Amino acid sequence: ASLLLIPSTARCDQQDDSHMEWWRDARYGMFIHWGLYSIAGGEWKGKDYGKEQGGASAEWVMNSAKIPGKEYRETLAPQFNPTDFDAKKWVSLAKEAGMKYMVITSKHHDGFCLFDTDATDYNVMDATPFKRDIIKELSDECAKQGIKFGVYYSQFKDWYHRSRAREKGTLTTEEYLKLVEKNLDELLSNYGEMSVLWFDTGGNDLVEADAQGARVRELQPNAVICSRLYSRKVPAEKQKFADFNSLPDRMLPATRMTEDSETCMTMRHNWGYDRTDDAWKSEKDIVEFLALCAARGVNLLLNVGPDPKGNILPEESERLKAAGAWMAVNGESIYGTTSSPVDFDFWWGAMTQKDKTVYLHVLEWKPEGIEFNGLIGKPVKAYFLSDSEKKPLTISYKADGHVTTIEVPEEAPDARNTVIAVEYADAIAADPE
Ligand code: H79
Repeated sequence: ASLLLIPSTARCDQQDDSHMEWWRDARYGMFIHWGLYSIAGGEWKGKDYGKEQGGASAEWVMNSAKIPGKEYRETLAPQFNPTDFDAKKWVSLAKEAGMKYMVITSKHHDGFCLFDTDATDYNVMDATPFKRDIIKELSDECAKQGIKFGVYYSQFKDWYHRSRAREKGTLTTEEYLKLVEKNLDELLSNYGEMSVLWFDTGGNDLVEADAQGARVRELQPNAVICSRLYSRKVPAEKQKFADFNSLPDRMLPATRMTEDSETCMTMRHNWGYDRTDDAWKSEKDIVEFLALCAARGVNLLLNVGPDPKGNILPEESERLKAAGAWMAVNGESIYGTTSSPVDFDFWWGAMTQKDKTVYLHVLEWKPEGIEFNGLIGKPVKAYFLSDSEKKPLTISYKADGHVTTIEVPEEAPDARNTVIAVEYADAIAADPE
């Protein structure tokens, strides 16, 4: 039988991938979409674009409502005055949620910069009454509270700077590349340790992408770089500076990933603040999705879209805190784990593993017992992870020992996700039968 501990492999060509260790252990981070589009909240001139095109265009409103760059800027930038913004609150929430890193939009497709930049005056310091460097306040606070900090940066020729009407803000491609270069240098130089560079929608050519990746490595050798630095058309082996594979938005892969991977996910349709969408995922959905991501060997970057005043919404913080309380008890089954030892799920849920322990994430309770196959040997002990005394649960066997059953009480200790730790004497191995 082969050992089914799947080693994580970095996509990049780094000989030494020790900069990936914290990221692999972290498993769970906070994504923040915030910018001028948050003021519009999916609506423009009385029309709700948040429900258009499959219901996902709050941060896309400039594109969806075909708003000229000048009008978008002149309408929204003077209104950007999020007096409730408090970096300490956001970072504390991420911590309480059990998240180990934070990635915020420093510039989205609308081209607006949430940081102090000399590359364009279309930024929070020069174009808004707020005049506070959001990236600075958050990076400082993350450093203080011990959370890894990173930025999302949309590097393609954004809607503001590429405006076809040759209006204010329009740049030639050459000028635009200079802006990106300058922006990156600033982000990589002025904010202390930059732990993640989350590029998006790489449509740029390979030479440009490689130059941008090389610059990140040069200025922040430990930063973890998102594969969206490159166009999806670039084969993985040519994505020289991509550290992890960013799965398509909101995708949970069907099978285990063999390279470092991350899924980004929203709690409703949009990424940016949406005034009207109430299709919230439940607390159980989140705890479940987190477990399934870990079972596939995938990090989860879960999004919040703060409101125009700078508040993370109560619906978001409630869910994050609830999932955080679950993590406080069950984090051992997520942090530092590798994917399931088997490439299938069970009727009750899925597994993660660490050393000689398998964690059964029981998403659907089966009072008749939690049954699994696929592993060799008999476990030495099973217990609820929420039980500080680790009181042993009864283990029984069927089918000549190929099927193991953990006997459980009638009621699920946690209806969202009850974790059962199953310890083995030897390294966990797959059963060829
Ligand atoms: O930042 C978030 C999205 O805005 C961004 N990536 C995540 C992390 C993103 N950029 N491009 N895309 C997502 C894919 C574009 C999908 C589209 Fe559509 C479908 C564009 C038009 C139709 C989504 C739905 C945006 C507008 C409507």
